[in-house]
Amino acid sequence: MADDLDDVTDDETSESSEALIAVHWREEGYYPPPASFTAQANASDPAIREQFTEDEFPDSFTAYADLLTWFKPWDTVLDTSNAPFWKWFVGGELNASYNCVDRHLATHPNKAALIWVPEPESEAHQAITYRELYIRVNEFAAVLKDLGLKAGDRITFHMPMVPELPVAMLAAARLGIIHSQVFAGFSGTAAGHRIADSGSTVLVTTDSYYRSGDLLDHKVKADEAVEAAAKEGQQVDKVLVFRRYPGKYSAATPMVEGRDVFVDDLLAAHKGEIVEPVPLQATDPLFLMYTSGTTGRPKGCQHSVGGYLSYVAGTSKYYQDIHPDDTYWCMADIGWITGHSYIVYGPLALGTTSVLYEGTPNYPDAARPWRIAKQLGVNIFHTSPTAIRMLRKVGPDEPAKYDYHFKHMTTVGEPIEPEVWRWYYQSIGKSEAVIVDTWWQTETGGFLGSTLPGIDPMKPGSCGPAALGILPTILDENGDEVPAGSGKAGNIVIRNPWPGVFQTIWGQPDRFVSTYYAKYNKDPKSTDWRDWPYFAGDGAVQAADGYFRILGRVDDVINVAGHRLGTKELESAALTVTEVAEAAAVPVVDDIRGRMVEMYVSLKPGYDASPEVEAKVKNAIETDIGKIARPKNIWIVPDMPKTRSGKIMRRVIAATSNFTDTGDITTLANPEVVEKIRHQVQSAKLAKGEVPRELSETELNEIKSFGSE
Ligand code: 6R9
Repeated sequence: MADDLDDVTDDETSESSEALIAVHWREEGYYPPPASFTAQANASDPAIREQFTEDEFPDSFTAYADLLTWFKPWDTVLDTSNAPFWKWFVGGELNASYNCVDRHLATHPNKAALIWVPEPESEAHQAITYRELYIRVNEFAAVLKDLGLKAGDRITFHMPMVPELPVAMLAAARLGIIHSQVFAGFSGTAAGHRIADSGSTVLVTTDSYYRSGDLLDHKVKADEAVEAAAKEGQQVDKVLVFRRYPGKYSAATPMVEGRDVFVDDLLAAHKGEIVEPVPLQATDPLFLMYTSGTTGRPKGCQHSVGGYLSYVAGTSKYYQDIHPDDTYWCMADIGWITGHSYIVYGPLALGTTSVLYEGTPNYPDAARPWRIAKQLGVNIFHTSPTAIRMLRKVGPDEPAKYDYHFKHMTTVGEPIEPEVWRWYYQSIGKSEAVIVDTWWQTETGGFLGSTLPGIDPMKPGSCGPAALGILPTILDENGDEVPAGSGKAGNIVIRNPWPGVFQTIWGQPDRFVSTYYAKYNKDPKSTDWRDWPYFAGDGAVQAADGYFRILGRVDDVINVAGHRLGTKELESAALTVTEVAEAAAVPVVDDIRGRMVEMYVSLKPGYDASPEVEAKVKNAIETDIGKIARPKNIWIVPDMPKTRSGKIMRRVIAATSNFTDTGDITTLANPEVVEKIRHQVQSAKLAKGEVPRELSETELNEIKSFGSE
């Protein structure tokens, strides 16, 4: 059935224009959701959209808030008086920990809340019931309370995918302590910057964890983090160290006397202790999640207790289609927003069973996810295009060998190629599962664009229409609407606030306004939400059917395997190397990770290019940011292509790395350097076997405009 849907049904034409990127792409065919899925779906009647129209806004979103238990109801649904710092459910009081844990004890105390799958297959899975989760969250909350932490304080976690992480998050949330979880794959230094930015005095970490078969020493990063934070004037008083094997220390790095403590030792003193959940204002912060932007300093996106939790509960219900008996597995990492919203807060607020996997998807082989799915009876599966591409490359025939059945699958984090989408649908989904391609961001808390899985047909490569209650549109540089079906791309904006949107950038309110709201605001004094479109920073095109296709970032952020890396952050890391005079980071198209980073550096006078300098640059990036940012190549070039005002023309080197046309170089101060670099880079790439493939239209557009203002 699926195959005959692959036919080209229409060819969107477009005309080129100076202001707009023209997008030529094949219009894909539709895949209807299976009738059996629709019959059981939480949203199966298209009339649900009528409850979320612009006319119903903002009261429509009380349907999401009503999924939660409130200690005190709100007085005002949406307060816009301090635009664009929106306040949702003002006057309402609740607690996220209570909503994700306590309230389920009455109905299903012995149901698994979390099932943890350790990476080594020889180790037993750990099912943690809601009752057990309640006990563990309370005991850890008692530990935090004992340290003097209280509502409004910040705490940093640098934790891998172990159950102690959601326990710690829910314990902090219980007390109103604002948590900031840093992805474990980030370096100690990166964690240190985030500790300093958030003003945390306590770091929670673990001694070790498994990744691709190795038990990594993770405690060493805590030492680096504390040191990096101290350099920025932030002292960390306590480092709480969970042990991968309680009672046994599995890291080579020594504990620091007086500062570092084993959590299992502390917990012993709080056995069975109960800490009542603190009633918090809906508008109080729940957590910070750092993300990259165009300046070097990461942005601590602040999410609220009431608005955020309502939004992730609502979208988990209607878009993840979670029912009480489902076994739900989101293979993302809790260190990213996807894990916060759709491993921990959304699924647990709905009282579901959420699977947590410690390791890499292809360890020890490419069938691991399918064994886990079969063993646990997973029926909702959530992952990223990068993981799908990788599993397709290393084990295309593996899914068919395992008897598991998904009813629902998600892709998130980057655009998915229609061909990869079809493999996901046919091979992983066995042509029996619906797919939602959910477009959203760290800043947005939850989904903004997606099909409603029981109602809307799927279209490979498009996220679909707006999520319920979300009013997106595409604007050109002048703020004029780009009509659907015009075949032209522009900037996707959301015209209205929604409960999941972040409240501010921690400590940088002006940057919050200038980055996300200033672009299309005409009256900075206005308190009417209609005057404050949210600028997402993504290019998009809307087809005649209303479906959005997201093309990628319009700023100079590089999306590696679904994770945003700021060019400025990468470049400042390279500039810490003594020999380096200038650095520029550009994206290179990669068949597995979507994009990878390539670094161009030029050296100070008196220094010569050498493998040692290259290694130093690579190390600097790994140390400052983490292995995820490791460049595919580092090119030491004689000079960078620059404009007459001295600005590095990143699009020219991006074109060089991707073997595409460098475009107009007549405005360069040093056009002769372009050919030199091209020869150097491309002959080295060909010698390494990095043979270029033809880029798609969207890839070409991104490279062509990379780094342009
Ligand atoms: C959730 C998450 C956000 C950026 C976003 C966009 C890209 C996310 C996408 C997608 C195409 C999708 N992105 N989902 N692009 N289709 N379904 O990924 O948050 O890490 O903040 O990244 O990722 O460019 O702006 P975050």
